[in-house]
Amino acid sequence: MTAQPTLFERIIAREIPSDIVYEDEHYIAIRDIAPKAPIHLLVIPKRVSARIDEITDAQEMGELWLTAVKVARQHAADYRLLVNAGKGGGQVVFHTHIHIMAGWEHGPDND
Ligand code: DGP
Repeated sequence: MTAQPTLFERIIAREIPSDIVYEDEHYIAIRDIAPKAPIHLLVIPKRVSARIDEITDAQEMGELWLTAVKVARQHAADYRLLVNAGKGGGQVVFHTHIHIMAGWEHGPDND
């Protein structure tokens, strides 16, 4: 039995439209459909894992975070990076991703 493609695989394949802000061989970054900050992006590895703790290779983990930092800096000087892992951690889409949130005038808790 072949696993169903994840929502983000379908976005990567352009089967579902999205606002793509960055793409390279291994990663894509899109605007979150339900932004919880003035700037809310998702950095998604093309290599599928359900949740971040399934990534056990240090280089792969490092590249994911380096990409998130790079994309964040392309959009804002200051930002918040966030990962939800598992239902109890607030994860809804089970294809690993890092949230980039930014664009507040006085910070996330003071706007
Ligand atoms: P998480 O709770 O960490 O699994 O975050 C999933 C995020 O994905 C959530 O903030 C909303 C976003 N999202 C869900 N469906 C879509 C979609 O079809 N397109 C885009 N661009 N974002 C989506």
